[in-house]
Amino acid sequence: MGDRELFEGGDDIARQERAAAGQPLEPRVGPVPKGPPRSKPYTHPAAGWGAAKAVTEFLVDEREVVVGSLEMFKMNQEDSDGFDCPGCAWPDTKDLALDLCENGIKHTAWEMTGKRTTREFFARHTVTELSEWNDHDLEAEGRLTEPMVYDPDTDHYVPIGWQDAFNLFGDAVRALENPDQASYYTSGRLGNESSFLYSLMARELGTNNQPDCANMCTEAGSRAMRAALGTGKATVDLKDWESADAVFVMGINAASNAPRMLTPLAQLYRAGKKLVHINPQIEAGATRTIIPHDILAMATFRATPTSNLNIRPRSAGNMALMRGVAKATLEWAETDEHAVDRQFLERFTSGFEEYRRLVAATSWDEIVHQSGVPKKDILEAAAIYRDADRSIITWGLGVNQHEHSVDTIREIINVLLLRGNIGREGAGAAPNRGHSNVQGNRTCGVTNAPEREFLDRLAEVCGFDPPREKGLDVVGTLEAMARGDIKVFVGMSGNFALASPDTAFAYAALRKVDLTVYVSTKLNRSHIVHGRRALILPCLGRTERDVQAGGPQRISVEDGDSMVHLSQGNRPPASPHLLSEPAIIAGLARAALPGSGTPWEWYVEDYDRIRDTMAKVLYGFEDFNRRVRQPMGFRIEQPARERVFLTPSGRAEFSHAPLPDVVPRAGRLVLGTMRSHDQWNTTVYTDNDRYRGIRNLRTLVFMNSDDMSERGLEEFQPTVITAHAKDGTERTLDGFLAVRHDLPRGVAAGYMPELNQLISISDYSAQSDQPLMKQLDVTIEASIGRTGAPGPVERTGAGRDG
Ligand SMILES: Nc1nc2c(c(=O)[nH]1)N[C@H]1C(S)=C(S)[C@@H](COP(=O)(O)OP(=O)(O)OC[C@H]3O[C@@H](n4cnc5c(=O)[nH]c(N)nc54)[C@H](O)[C@@H]3O)O[C@H]1N2
Ligand SMILES: Nc1nc2c(c(=O)[nH]1)N[C@H]1C(S)=C(S)[C@@H](COP(=O)(O)OP(=O)(O)OC[C@H]3O[C@@H](n4cnc5c(=O)[nH]c(N)nc54)[C@H](O)[C@@H]3O)O[C@H]1N2
Ligand SMILES: [Mo]
Repeated sequence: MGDRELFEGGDDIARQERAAAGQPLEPRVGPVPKGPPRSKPYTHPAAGWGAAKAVTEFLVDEREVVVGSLEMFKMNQEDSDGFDCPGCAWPDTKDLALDLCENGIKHTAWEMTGKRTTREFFARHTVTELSEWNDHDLEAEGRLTEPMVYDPDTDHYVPIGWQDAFNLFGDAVRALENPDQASYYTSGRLGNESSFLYSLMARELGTNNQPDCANMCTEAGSRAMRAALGTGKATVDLKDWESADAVFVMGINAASNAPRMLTPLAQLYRAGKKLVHINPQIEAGATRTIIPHDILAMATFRATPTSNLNIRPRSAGNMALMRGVAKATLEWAETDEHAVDRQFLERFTSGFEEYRRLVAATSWDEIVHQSGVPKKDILEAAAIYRDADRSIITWGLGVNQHEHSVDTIREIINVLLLRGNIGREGAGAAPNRGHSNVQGNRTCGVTNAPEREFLDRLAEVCGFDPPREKGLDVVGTLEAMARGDIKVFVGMSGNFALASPDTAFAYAALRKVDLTVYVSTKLNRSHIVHGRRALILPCLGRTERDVQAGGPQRISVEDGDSMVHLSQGNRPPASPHLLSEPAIIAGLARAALPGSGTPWEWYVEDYDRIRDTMAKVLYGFEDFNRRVRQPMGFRIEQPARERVFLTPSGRAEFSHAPLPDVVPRAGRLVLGTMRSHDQWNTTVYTDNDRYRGIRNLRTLVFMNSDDMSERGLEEFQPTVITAHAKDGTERTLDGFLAVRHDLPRGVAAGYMPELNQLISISDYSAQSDQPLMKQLDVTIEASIGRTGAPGPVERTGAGRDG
């Protein structure tokens, strides 16, 4: 594939196609493209100077941010007056002078912007007008500065005092017929203290309706690991990463979404260890990298490979592939006593014999057919696994967001158990996390399905009777809203409207709510697609100073390795009217629960007081205030790491699930939605995706070249994508441009959140309740008779859509 033909306005073609097809013209998510779309394979190493250049361009573009601003370099540092990078959840290390990444810097700069969304801005624009703006442009207005309330008479957001805002919420909640008519969403940006207070408030109000972003992200892994090992979290820490002999990276675009993973990968490669990537695409992180803080490598452009083997399954072929690795391992074990760890199997596991029989009964033909991987490749991966003393398997959304993800992750654990790769140095299961504190949110109480022991301790320590019934998750909340059963919705960080599946359904559902309340740093779609009444409550960001009656405050977060550490902002707040998240939660709680015995205001004066209570309620948080002040904080012990398995049998449990049929029907493709390099979930910085060679285009669908030819599709030709939902309904999207990509046949891919329109609310996993964001059953055809074949198209408007 060489350089491809260029022509004007890819996004505009998609938009005109949709308009011509009579489809509602949702605004763009990304900015208006700066030039014609381009697709050219990326041939450079990941990270390194390419990343450095991108950072410089980004910072210069964002003008007001001083390049090299000191704050940037205080991120993720050991001295406790640095702040935790609000980006991903990769663990911090004390050895690196500059343990940052391109995307962490972009993410932080986005928060540190000098632009402000003021009351004058809201006075200038009606909400109807704003609803036509790009998502990018909404956020690009800068930081929110004061609380605002929606005025239906004028269709404007107008200023409201904090206490009046709290009272509006309090009155609405107290007027509910029952507490389950409210739902309290969280995205993984909240600190631990806020997560604790927020979930406490919801439970004191009487509901476990606590959907969170994990319901769309890592839920499957938590469920699988808890069932198999008695813990929902990684059994490895950073030291284990350094001493592994083999690492298997499944379904993660590491160069874009977990860039700091590239460093241990490159170091392992240099030490002669083995790296296997399992992904339908060969992503940039599965080729080679220049380690950004390795000055010599940077100066000499010395790239280090980050992969020994790339295995390319079909979409959702992960489980069959793992079954193949198990089958090879067990076949070798018949003659090689070291192929499996018999002692470990006998002492620590349950259900091995049954698993062995199941694997023997699964034929190689079925494994090859369902995984889409030739037997020779499976054996090559299995041999690396067999020959490594210590193996880590890490996985991301390419494993989590399918129908059978729980079974798949249990199969991953089965494979690890075979060779005793749990609870041992350099070995283990490493679910890759999304948001910086998505793990901590759950640890500290945010969940719609709390465990009994936790509720018992909460009841005892906090002196109230928490609800015991399971509450609503993301899909459940949307369905309840659509039925009119949710009257009050609170979005504590995040962008619920745009991140959710089934965009049209979600928007209609949200518009039925009586009161929507969002605690946010920037304006986003969720504020525009609002309830009958709506509040925007602006909060401090993680980079900002938080001073309360008891002095400057710090919050804590938990990374993907269960390390809990402090984070302290050091910048002046974006506006004098901002409150901290704990202060906002306390205000909301007091207004809704005037008689509450919880000392909300007293907690906010000094977050140590919140931590003292958390220490009494939460497992592993004993002596919280002292231990969190240790250099690097402390690690919440994972019993499975010590081979203590808190399962009913007291052992690690093998699972025995049959292989699902994941082969698409004739003429169908499996479409997966994913992130570009230049976005953070619903925040899209540019229309580029550097490592996939794309410029100026997001409304695209990546396809295998033969799949395109078979459908008569040319490069950049507009398509019609039809998604066939489980409930028999269909959703159609016109005008997304076909782009040739190195993908296996039958696999199609494109970007979230644009493609969320295609995900039916009924398309969620029966195992994890997660929307099937990587497994849409679609037909893709050439779009005909509208704007026609590719050619120059006149661009409409400048600057804004609409
Ligand atoms: N810069 C940046 N960093 C981020 C984020 C961001 O938006 N931007 N988001 C954060 C969040 S919340 C999360 S959850 C993580 C997400 O990080 P990732 O898990 O990397 O998420 P995706 O971008 O969805 O990409 C998923 C990968 O899965 C692969 N894949 C798709 N289907 C399959 C399959 O069936 N099998 C296998 N083996 N692979 C498959 C795709 O090819 C792609 O490489 O990143 C976090 N970090
Ligand atoms: N089709 C499809 N859909 C997906 C996915 C997919 O792979 N495919 N991925 C899913 C996944 S993994 C996730 S995690 C979700 C993400 O869903 P969310 O977490 O809900 O979405 P984000 O885009 O991360 O949220 C961005 C908003 O957070 C607010 N914000 C930023 N910083 C702060 C802060 O410090 N405090 C507060 N209070 N607010 C802040 C800003 O207002 C910003 O607009 O999306 C899910 N949706
Ligand atoms: Mo996520």
